[in-house]
Amino acid sequence: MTSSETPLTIDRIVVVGVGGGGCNAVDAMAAEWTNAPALVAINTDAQSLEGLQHARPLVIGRKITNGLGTGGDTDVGRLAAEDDIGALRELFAGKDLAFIVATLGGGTGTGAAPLVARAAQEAGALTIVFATLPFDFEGDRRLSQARQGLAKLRDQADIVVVVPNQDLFAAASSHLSAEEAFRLADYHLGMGVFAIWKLLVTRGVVNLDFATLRMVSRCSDEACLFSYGEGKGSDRAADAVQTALRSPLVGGGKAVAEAEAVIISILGGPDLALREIETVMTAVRDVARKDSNLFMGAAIDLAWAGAVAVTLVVSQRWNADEPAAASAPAPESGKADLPAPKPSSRKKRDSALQPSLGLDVAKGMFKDVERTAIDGVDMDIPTFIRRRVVLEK
Ligand SMILES: Nc1nc2c(ncn2[C@@H]2O[C@H](COP(=O)(O)OP(=O)(O)OP(=O)(O)O)[C@@H](O)[C@H]2O)c(=O)[nH]1
Ligand SMILES: [Mg+2]
Repeated sequence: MTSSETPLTIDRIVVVGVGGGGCNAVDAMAAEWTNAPALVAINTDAQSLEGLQHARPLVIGRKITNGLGTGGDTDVGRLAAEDDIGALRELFAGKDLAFIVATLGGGTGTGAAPLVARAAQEAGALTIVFATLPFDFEGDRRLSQARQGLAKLRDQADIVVVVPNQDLFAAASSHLSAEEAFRLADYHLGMGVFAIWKLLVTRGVVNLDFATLRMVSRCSDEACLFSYGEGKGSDRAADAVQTALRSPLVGGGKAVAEAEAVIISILGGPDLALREIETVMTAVRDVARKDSNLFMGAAIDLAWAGAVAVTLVVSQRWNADEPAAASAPAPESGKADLPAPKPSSRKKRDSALQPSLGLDVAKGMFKDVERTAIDGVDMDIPTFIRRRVVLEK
């Protein structure tokens, strides 16, 4: 059932990995998540699928590769997907949202992922691709193959989020082994996907609804970047947002500063305080352009008690004339009637922040959030209300 409170149910979401790396990443997600959406691992290499613990395996192109990999040949990857297009279409039937995780550079992920994305789109699912680019140490050939695949993916998906492994590596310890670096990439991919589906299926303290996500997908026409940060302890919100903002994945903050739209996902436990949401938003606003469209969602997950995670999805271009109709409730069908994208006008406009559906406007506070009192002062009451500041219209 879809309603404005729970706009999307878990059974209408599917997360698929394509190729060896994509499958490993999705399998790692399955190990971490409870009440997760369907997780499927698609590969030409049957043997590598046997090694997975959690994700449902789907071998493609068995007639072409005999259950072996493609040997790095993207044409074979593409043909494998074409040959099993029926099984791919079946996978996405009845789904409203599809995440596709493709680690680009090899033959299967790079060659097959665009067809997998097209099958998802044709089934009517909003299709979000997380695509990694190879590490520098993997060589130029793999990188150029990956870039060609990325260009094709952009034509077949609603949102493409690019994760250059090398940038991810720059944020981590230089002592990481290659194996550890891939597990780190898996973790980031998992958090990127998690940050979005969790917000959509959980009744958030601030909802990011499906209609908004569709609109973002229609209005942002280039590949997006994403970054992630988490924090614990008294400065957890500030630490999480600063890690995300300074991440090499967003050029150390440059991409956020230049972005025309940013989705901000905040995950916390039941102890997430309103002032922490404010901390995150203020930090993003301080970096972002004044006319940037900011879409925020905050969700509570028991597993995040004591910690805060911030994920940013950053879009450089925004092509709608009207500011976001972000308060539109998600329609039953999941297909929103939203403004059509227009050629880039790059018009200046005020920051369009998604209205907070979980906000009790009369009291100026969020529902279901534990109060934060310092010296007897309720810090969850916005400063301008506590100090009785009159806002000018
Ligand atoms: N996140 C992650 N990335 C990986 C992993 N293994 C490889 N990669 C990355 O994914 C890229 C493509 O490798 P694979 O996914 O193994 O290739 P494939 O799509 O299976 O293609 P073929 O084996 O050539 O058919 C590599 O260049 C690496 O950058 C992994 O376990 N996790
Ligand atoms: Mg492989």
